[in-house]
Amino acid sequence: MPAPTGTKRVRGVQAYRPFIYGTEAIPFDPENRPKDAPPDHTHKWKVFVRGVNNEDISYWLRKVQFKLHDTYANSVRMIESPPFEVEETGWGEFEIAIKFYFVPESNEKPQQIWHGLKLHPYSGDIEQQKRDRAMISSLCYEEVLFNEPVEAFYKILTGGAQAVKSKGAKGSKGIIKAPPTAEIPLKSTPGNKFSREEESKELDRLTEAVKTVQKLIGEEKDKLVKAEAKLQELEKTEGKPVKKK
Ligand code: SLL
Repeated sequence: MPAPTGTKRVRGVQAYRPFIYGTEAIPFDPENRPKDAPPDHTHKWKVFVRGVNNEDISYWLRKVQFKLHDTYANSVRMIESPPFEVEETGWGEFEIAIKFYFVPESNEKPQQIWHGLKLHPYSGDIEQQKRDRAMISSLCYEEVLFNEPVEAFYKILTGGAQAVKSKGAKGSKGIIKAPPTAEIPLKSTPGNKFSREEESKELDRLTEAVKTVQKLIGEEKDKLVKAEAKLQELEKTEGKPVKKK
């Protein structure tokens, strides 16, 4: 029996789309606290999902649900159009559940990821960042993989069909409308470090790290060989050690 319209899959095809998710937080300036913030709140923060280099992703991502800590009023926030983000204030760190709802043409089930909200410095010069009241960002690069997408969705993903209309995505809030692609930028820019350039630097760093580890292993093996030789020498003169029960 032929598959019903809209559910026929493109066999043998896997399509992926990159995206960025994460949090940014900044401590309140004690002289200039937001007037509406509760007295125990210490930070302003934001959680978001967006395209690499802020490219529009609403042609495949329909809406995003952010599930905050239960201490927040209306802790489940559904964001129906880009930018997919929630801005809040608070005092504590917690895990945020981020649920992706794909465009209806995709026929895909929602998918959930988790991200830890970071309010406090966690790498680099921690004391300096505290003094500067620096913005604390925790960003991740990820790719969503559509295995054997349905035909209509495959057309959307590859630009073979007019990308689905997205309310509010028309260049608003710096979102860049670009042809649908899985490509990330070739070069890094001040606002975006997720690029082929950075990827290749990371590969170089990994190659160097592997070399360092291999060198260390070599050195440890040499030490072991020397220690074993010494042990054999000692056994010749002193006899084998007697094992205590
Ligand atoms: C914990 N990490 O595991 C903590 C919870 C809760 C964060 C952190 C403010 C909510 C409100 C807020 O920052 N909640 O508006 O009261 O127990």
